[in-house]
Amino acid sequence: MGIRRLTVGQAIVEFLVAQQSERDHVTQPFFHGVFGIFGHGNVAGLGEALLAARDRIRFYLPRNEQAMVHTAAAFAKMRNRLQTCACTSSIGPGATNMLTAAAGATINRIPVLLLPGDIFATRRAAPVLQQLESSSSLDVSVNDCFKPVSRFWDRINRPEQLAASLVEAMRVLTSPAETGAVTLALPQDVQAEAFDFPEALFEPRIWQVARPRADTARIEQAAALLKSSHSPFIVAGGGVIYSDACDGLRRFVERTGIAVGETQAGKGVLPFDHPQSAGAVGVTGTSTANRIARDADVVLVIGSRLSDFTTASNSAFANPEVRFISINVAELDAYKRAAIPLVGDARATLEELEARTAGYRVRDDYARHLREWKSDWERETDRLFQTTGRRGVLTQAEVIGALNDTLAPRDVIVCAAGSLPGDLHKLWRSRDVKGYHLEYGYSCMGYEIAGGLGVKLAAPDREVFVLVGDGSYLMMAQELATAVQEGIKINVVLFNNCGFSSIGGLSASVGCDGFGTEYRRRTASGDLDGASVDVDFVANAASLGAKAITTADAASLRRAIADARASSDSTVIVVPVDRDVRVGGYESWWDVPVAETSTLESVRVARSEYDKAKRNQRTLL
Ligand SMILES: Cc1ncc(C[n+]2csc(CCOP(=O)(O)OP(=O)(O)O)c2C)c(N)n1
Ligand SMILES: [Mg+2]
Repeated sequence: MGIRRLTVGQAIVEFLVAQQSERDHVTQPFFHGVFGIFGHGNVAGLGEALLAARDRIRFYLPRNEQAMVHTAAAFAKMRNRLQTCACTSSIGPGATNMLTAAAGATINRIPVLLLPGDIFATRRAAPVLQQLESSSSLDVSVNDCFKPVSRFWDRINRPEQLAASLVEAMRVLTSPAETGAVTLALPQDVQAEAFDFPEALFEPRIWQVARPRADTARIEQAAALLKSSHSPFIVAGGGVIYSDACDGLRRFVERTGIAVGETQAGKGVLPFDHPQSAGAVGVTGTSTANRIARDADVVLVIGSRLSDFTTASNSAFANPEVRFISINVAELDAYKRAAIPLVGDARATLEELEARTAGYRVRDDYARHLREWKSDWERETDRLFQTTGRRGVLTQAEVIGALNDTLAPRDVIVCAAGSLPGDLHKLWRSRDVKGYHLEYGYSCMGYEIAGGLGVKLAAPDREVFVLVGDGSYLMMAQELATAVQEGIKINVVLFNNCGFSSIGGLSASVGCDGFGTEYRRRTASGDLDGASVDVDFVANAASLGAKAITTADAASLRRAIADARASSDSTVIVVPVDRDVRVGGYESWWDVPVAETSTLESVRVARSEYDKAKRNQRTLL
């Protein structure tokens, strides 16, 4: 057996270059590239290796470690988890900056490979700059924080450990059921150490992403239940998209007439005007989907982890007889809500379920309700797209309407936190399965611009529009500089409402008057006055190298969108929006506990409303 003498850093890079994924006879490199911010802990180890291999694997220099992991995750999501990027950091703060985005990737079930530098394995120089010391163990570093947010975690204290660890990392990254953040902590001395690695480690390796089938007896049981249903409903999650099951789902619902409600990750599985599309379901759902969910006697969940936003905190499914069937590649999800668990790939399992439900179709009155509720909803959307703000200021819904009108079907919108995700979930008229990119598993402020870069890298032939609130923008706008530097063109629409409108609304709903959610100036005496801090977002974006413009009315907004699309530069369009004109909820509820005792009358009123709503929450066992 041949050997190659390489440093640990070089061996990792050689290994990354050789990994491929394969599904449905399409084989592609698994790692598109590597993002990295260097410091001690990776500059000499992985840094040297990436320099030497720069013609074979692309290196990107971002501005913030959290952002680079968001970028990698967005890239992987856009590529249906069949490709991703690796991220390398220095030890200490560089590493822990990645934690937030690692949690986001794991929660969203998106593969990213994290390679944080770590303290000396030999410990001879300890404590090294940025080392966390413990009085109870010498085997602790800040990288231990990655354990709960990683689906696989290891620390390479000796070169001999590397091969097995890399192979395990790939197994988890390419497993649809287990994927998420994978962390290999790399002590800086070990990274630079040379070792005789077996040649076999660097040979091209193809990771087949399988389509496991669910148990046949259970599929038959599920088919019988579905065929007995008078009011069925499908909840479609991100798993439908990742498994490339949209066409199969469309054929199934066209034949059976069953309505489909979409989660945030599942939005776009059907075009918005498809007769069986009920639109968004749950807290941020449409009246169509939420009424059908309320009445459903059988709910077929496909590729969803049923978060509280989807189930309206377990109040959405009100039929006392409701039963669940769940198709999911992960057992954890398939068993939720006492469903008949169809543990398998969404596309393959749906095909088998379809074959066993031949002849089944919903009744005429169900079809009629769906038609009527759907056209009610389209009218409501049109109405919201025309709501005007006070003193001529645009409303968020108006801007969304203008964007929906102006963008081409294959353009992609990217969003994550604030009031935009809820409004978009309800109102956005999806026309392409990859046109709606929402990170709403972690709903992490700051994902938007960084994520937009990942989407654009993954789909260079599409125009990418990042929709971001002023709060999220101020948390993480710096990747605009990365976009300019790397020539990754994105368009950003910044909704400026001078603070946290979403949380302001939530705060008011729990009786707390929007406390602490508005950017206000402090006077000399220390009081807050009414005036908002006037951040010059145009100057801010321009300072990072982007084109930037403010638009105050619908006509100039439309022109700005068209100009941004046509330009080869990244543009930020700043749109002041009315902070207080919000899109309401539609026959749904979110469980946010209100203080049980308070000196404030507004809180006591909110609590009594809360107690009432709480009675509709069910424990589905
Ligand atoms: C990193 C992070 N911190 C805090 C939150 C909680 N949070 C959710 S939305 C929000 C405010 C967002 O403000 P902005 O981006 O301006 O959007 P708006 O609410 O005004 O629509 C906050 C603080 C979060 N989701 N992510
Ligand atoms: Mg805001």
